[in-house]
Amino acid sequence: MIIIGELINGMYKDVSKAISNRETDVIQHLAEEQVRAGANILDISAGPYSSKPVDDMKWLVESIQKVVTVALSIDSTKTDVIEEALKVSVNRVVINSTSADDDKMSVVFRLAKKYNAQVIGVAMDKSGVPNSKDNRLELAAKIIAKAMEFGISPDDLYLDPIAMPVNVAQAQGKEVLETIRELRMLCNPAPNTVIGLSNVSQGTKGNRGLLNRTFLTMAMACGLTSAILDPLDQELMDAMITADLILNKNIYCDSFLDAYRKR
Ligand code: THG
Repeated sequence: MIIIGELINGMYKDVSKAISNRETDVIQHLAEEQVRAGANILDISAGPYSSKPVDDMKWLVESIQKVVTVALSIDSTKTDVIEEALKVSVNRVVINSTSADDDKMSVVFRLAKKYNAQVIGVAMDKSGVPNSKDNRLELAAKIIAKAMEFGISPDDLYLDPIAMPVNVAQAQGKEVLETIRELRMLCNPAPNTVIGLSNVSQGTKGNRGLLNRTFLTMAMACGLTSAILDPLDQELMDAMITADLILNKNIYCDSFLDAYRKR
């Protein structure tokens, strides 16, 4: 599993405050902690309330790459934010994201080609997130076709069926899981798949951790290859390591949790 750390996101109040006050140490600590906990990529978002998203994103990238060398997932709906981030990035970038809209895909895939970036393609368009598996797959297929036009390999694509909160869209969980299972069959080599795991429990009362780790292991059984999640959630990481073992992705030993962490 490719772990994309979710914690540097202006959606969190403390992070939003650290961004507006340019508290470099707070952001750098979050970056180091997540990488230490096993994150392979860090998702970076200035958040919905940022009043100067380009400056904020450039500052985030520059601060973070001083302390870690992992790829950064530039999480923004604005293509000018993405391009400025690409310009200042030292390591490889994952653009998070393009929708299945033609105009958006053209801009994003052109940038991806120019800067050798990977791309997350979300199964939604101007009319929103589809309700059914088949409509999600249709949008994903559009994204793959467009990526190919731009000479981007499926290896460099992450397809995201868009996980929804169970408290407002309970019927969507099963559709998302079934979509993950079938996304792998859309092209060869199979594209990577990704979900924003914490979406599932957003706004729910009670045990968010249990919802997240149950959804993650079910999605892994459907073939999920990466997830945007909180790598500091130890129970979640243990569930992921154990699921990897059960799916025969790792060699078993009695102390498999310790063995995975030491790697
Ligand atoms: N797909 C893609 N990118 C994404 C998402 C996705 N990026 C954003 C998001 N979804 C994934 N990241 C998060 C980060 C935080 C939370 C959920 C998803 C979260 N935050 C707390 C909350 O809203 O309850 C913040 C509150 C707080 O603690 O201050 O749950 O699906 N491609």
